[in-house]
Amino acid sequence: MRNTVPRRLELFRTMWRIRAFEEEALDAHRAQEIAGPLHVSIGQEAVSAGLCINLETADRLTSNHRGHGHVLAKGADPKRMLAELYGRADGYCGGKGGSMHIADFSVGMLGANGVVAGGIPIAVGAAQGLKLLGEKALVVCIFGDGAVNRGPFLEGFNWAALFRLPVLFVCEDNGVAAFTQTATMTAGPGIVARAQSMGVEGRSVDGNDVVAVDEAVAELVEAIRATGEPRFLHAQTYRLMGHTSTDAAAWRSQEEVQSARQSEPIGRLRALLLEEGCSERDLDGIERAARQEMQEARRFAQAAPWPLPEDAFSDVQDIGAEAWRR
Ligand SMILES: Cc1ncc(C[n+]2csc(CCOP(=O)(O)OP(=O)(O)O)c2C)c(N)n1
Repeated sequence: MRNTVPRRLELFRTMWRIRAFEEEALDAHRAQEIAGPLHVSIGQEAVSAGLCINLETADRLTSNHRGHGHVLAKGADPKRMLAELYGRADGYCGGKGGSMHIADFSVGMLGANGVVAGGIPIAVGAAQGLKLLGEKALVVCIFGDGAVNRGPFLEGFNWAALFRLPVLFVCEDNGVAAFTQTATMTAGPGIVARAQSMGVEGRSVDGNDVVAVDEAVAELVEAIRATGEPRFLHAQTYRLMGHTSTDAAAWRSQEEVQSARQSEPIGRLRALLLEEGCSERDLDGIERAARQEMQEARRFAQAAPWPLPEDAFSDVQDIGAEAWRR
């Protein structure tokens, strides 16, 4: 049942788990326990939560470089996710993939992806596979606004529309591609119109309103399950942090960020739940439980073993590996 307090509490819990995971990861990065930059999605949690609450485990998901929230909401284990960020053997890729390459096939998560728009052809291929195998599941493909100006967007949408594949394309539009305003480099009447020009029906939603995302996704998923055809969701949101964990985002004004904080999704849902009669105490308890869960996950990652040197070339694409071994 949609539009019920228990469902909204579930959305609230998911958003807090994502926020707490990323804040814990950022803290670990600052403490130099994690090497390499992290792309966090703080402020964008409503898209992951509103989306994944409508999916079955068998439904597949592809993600982009800013994928912690997508992966976690699809059901992955935060312990193994953080272990992956720490480069440890217990991580999802044995510590070799890092933050941008987490996959967990057991929950339908086919992979985050460091290549902008790289998840689109993977999702479309997976959907074609499901159709050929006669499986009922659908594929959700999440990408940023920067991806809509890359070739795989055109190729993927065209292919999915032409072969009538069960894909929900989701553009998580935070307005910037890394540091560039996407509007300044995107031609035409907009992203939804671009999808429609290839025969993929779509709509926009306020991506910081988790209830609206939940409703929009439910409708689109229902349409895909009924027709087997692709659909598109354009979710407008805001990234409260810089492009990576090492970017202080000095390129945008503090006023802009401060005003965006007023409409960040967790605070908005909290206000709604209080209006609906939930107590401060219960809502604080959800936040506290999420933080504790992620602190435990961090302890797990800190204690996890390093990968063995002799495993360096297993489970990796090994073109040229022979040369390195010598
Ligand atoms: C093919 C490719 N080109 C360039 C990059 C470098 N790069 C990493 S993230 C990014 C911006 C992507 O923008 P968007 O998809 O809107 O996501 P955002 O980081 O803004 O959330 C770029 C250009 C890349 N990873 N892959």
